[in-house]
Amino acid sequence: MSDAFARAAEVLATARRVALACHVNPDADALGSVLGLSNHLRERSVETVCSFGNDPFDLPRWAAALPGSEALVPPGEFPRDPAVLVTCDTASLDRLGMLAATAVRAREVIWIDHHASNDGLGTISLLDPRASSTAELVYRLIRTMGDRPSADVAACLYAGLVTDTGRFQYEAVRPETLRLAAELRELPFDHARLAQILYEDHSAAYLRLLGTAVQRLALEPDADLVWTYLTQADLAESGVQPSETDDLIDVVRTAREADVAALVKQQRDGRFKVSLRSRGAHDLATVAAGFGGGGHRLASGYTSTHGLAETVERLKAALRGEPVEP
Ligand SMILES: [Mn+2]
Repeated sequence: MSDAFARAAEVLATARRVALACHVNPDADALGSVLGLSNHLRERSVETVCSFGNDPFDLPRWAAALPGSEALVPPGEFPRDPAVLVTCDTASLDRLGMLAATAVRAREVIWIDHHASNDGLGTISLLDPRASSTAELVYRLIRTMGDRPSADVAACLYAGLVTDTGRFQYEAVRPETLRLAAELRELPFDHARLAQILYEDHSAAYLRLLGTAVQRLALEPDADLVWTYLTQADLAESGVQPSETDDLIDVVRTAREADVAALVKQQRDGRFKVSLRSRGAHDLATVAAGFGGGGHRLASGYTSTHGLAETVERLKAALRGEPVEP
């Protein structure tokens, strides 16, 4: 593993231009890792370009608060066959969306990830399922390069760290995680403002939509499940961007009556995206993998091609331990 970090550091130290990508519908760990490393490389006079495979290319509102976000370009403007490509927080090739073909063509691919379901992609694989976040691995890589993060790099990595640990509450938080947070906080960036943009920047329209979702909450005691859903019509009526509803699962999961919480959200193409969270009793990485998705033991997701009712029935069956076809 330290060998892979050394090789990655060497590739980045000699590269003139580096392309960086993360998974579609990026969260703050994905974008924070990409922009953190991009900022660091730019400080070393390496040219960088960053993207993710969404079309339309809508940036989450909080992205503007991450230093270096001007390095982001729509996937259509991303290099088609870069000499060096870095991917961050991406568990599988298809999670790159439109940029998956670029990853196949790139000469050197440094794959940085902490998802347990990742089985080691890229020509250099920096994979550690014990890491709290991909941002933590990017930090390790920067240290391997012999450097320390600047304030701009620290702000990006801190955004990844604070969100992927649920503000330092999930089980992946180790003493090293908190030491890393402390180390990043040594740098002069406005962490309180950053946390506010990440957590307390909802529109009133979103809060009303949250009310709709909470109103629909359904308990399924036989499957140890609490779930709710949002359709494209809900989003259209409320005028809320899909990316703004990413944290809605964090409200559903607080229901004490079930171990597993699910948010079933209809995508633009009509399919249903299922986000899963467990309080600890279920291995959701396995459940999601059974439906062609992936993630972590206590947080995972997948996309279902079935209708809403069928999607939920299949999920319930899987949680009861019954065999299900994807
Ligand atoms: Mn992550």
